[in-house]
Amino acid sequence: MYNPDMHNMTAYAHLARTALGSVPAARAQVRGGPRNSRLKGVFSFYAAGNGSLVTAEVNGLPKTHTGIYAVHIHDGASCTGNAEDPFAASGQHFNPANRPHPLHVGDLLPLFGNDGFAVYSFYTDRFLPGDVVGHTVIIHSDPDDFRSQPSGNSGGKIACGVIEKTR
Ligand SMILES: [Cu+2]
Repeated sequence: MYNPDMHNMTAYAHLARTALGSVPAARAQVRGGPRNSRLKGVFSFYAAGNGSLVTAEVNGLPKTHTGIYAVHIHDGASCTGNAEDPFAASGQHFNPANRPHPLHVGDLLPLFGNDGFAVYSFYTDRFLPGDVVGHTVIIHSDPDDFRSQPSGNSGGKIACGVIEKTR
């Protein structure tokens, strides 16, 4: 674990730079549903320390009231669905330890859109890249309130991608 003292902050910064210089262990190409056909992006999962460095770059996010979009790893293995829910097969939040939201392993940081574009990077020790391979990344239409059960009142699913091992 990484304590927030200066020595470990330096070690963490080094770890993050090292991870970004490597090939990601897993990746998800996300695509928008029928109502968001221009929405696409990529999430990369780098092995780093006791966890993962997650980076994402997304284009074509729809205009919404906040321009903030919840992101979760869902436990389903496919992005198929139906007219009512285009990504129904993505299932529920990935939550192997049966914790409340927002303590699910699959609870990620939200994206902040900029005229439809978002990019970010963060570190989490909730999972190793291999733990989430075969599950799905879901982008939602609304912000995550990090409180409501079971999924933060995050609105509909607007994009989905299956997390795949890269090598
Ligand atoms: Cu979700």
